[in-house]
Amino acid sequence: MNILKPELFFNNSTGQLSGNSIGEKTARIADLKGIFADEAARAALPQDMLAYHVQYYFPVAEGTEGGLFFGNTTIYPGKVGDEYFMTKGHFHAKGDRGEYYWCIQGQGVLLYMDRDRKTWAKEMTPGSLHYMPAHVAHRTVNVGNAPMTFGACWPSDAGHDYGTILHEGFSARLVERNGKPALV
Ligand code: S6P
Ligand code: ZN
Repeated sequence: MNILKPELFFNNSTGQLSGNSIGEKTARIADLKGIFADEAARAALPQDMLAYHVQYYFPVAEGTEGGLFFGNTTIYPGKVGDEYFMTKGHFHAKGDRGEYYWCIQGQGVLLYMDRDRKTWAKEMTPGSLHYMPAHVAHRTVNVGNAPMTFGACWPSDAGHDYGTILHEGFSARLVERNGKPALV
């Protein structure tokens, strides 16, 4: 019996995935309309500027019950007005599905918001591990001067509800005040 070679690699220092069947998606400034408070500042930036990049591995079809998805996200450093570059943020479409994040490089903040719009924030720093409970929206923010990368693992039937956040937002934002991140 042969011992098979792994077909998938995760680089522990950079978080990058390699191998067959790795998917990639990007979010450019043009894709983030309605996400930041200062729409004029967003519209004034180069629209093809990369805000974040995601690599993912889906070993089963999206929506399959019982599987797990794996990915990484790199948020580039930058601001729209005084608000740091961040992900769109989402609830899971199946709201009772949780998720893990872990920070690989850079300095970030994880924003959580429950269904009552109570928002709280956790520092993300290399090695920090974060559990997202069910029914809690999550958004990540790069508050440093270098790319911030984190890993993610979530159920294959979780799905994404982006609409709620796009229309209602989080009840707090991360902005730079006197050179430091502040939750307002
Ligand atoms: C998926 C997981 C991440 C995000 C990624 C981008 O459940 O939470 O892979 O998709 O960080 O964020 P967003 O909010 O644009 O999907
Ligand atoms: Zn998620």
